[in-house]
Amino acid sequence: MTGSSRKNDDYFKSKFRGCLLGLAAGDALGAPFEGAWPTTASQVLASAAERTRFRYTDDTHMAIGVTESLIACGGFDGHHMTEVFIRNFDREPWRGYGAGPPRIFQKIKAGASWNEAAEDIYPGGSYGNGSAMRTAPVGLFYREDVGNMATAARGQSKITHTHPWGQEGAFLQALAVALAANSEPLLSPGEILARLQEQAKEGLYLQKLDQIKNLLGTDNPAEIASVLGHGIEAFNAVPTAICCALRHPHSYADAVVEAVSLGGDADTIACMTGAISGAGLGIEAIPEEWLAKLENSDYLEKLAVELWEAARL
Ligand code: F2R
Ligand code: MG
Ligand code: MG
Repeated sequence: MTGSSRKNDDYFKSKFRGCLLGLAAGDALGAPFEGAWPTTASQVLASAAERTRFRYTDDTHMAIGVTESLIACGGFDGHHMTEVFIRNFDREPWRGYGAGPPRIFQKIKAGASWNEAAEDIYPGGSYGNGSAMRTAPVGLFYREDVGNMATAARGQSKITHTHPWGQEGAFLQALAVALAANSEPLLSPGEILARLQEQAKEGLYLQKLDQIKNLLGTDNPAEIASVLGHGIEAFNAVPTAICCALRHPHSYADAVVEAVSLGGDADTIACMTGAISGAGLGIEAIPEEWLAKLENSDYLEKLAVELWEAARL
């Protein structure tokens, strides 16, 4: 390996590690605040400091499943990924899963087809944020191929979230991760927004991406939640997560702390913010004391390196 390819290798490994550990640390940081009222950055930091262990939730657990399947199959395979989701859920059903996925897994175990079971779980399918919160590894794996990324991000969504708003959230979150991971030097927040707007199809998301521009410079974070939303729906959580990451292009900690401080679906918004920010800034940007407390961090590190190697083939 030449000096420059070694540098390239280390550079991207840091980004893959930053993304997977960044999403897990954001999820864990936000978990005690899920469903809470907005709070202050200092309260979020105090909560982090007083905890001895950072325990992650379903967000990270499902992102692990996506990663395991991408590595095992060398790309997206919906049938295999469904089996991994069900296996992982059966091992750790207490991770705080949304209402829909366990019902879908049950239907599949009872004989329903993996690519049909989610269609009627809600009218039009689910537009919850559950397929966006786990999609970051798809963005890493297909980071140089937007067409296959869209197919895989939407495909992994359809296992549990078939609604067009659920699928679009999963695609845009994957694309935000890819844009952050790919760039050296880092793309500016304005460039990332423009690329997302080029690829978005759903009007609801286009409108919110446009609103992010006006929120990048606000000194009142509460405005983010009131304009974009901070709820469990993908069309609320995904734009807000992207906004928090873009507002703090040089600080992973500032981005995820702000995401948690907004309240609402705090673990999931911080998970998605952490995935984008970690992919952009690399593992070195995540506070060491958070990584030291993070549950299962050795396994996440191993997956990140294996995903990088699988993506390179
Ligand atoms: N489940 C939770 N948090 C609740 C409690 C956790 C607690 N800590 C504990 O364990 O005790 N968080 C996780 O769930 C969210 C992701 O959910 P997902 O996977 O999207 O679920 P679902 O059921 O598909 O959708 C969520 C809700 O969205 C509404 N909804 C979706 N589609 C709809 C439609 N077509 N029409 C109307 N409503 C729709 C429903 O209210 C769904 O229940 C993350 O926050 C994760 O952290
Ligand atoms: Mg969760
Ligand atoms: Mg959540």
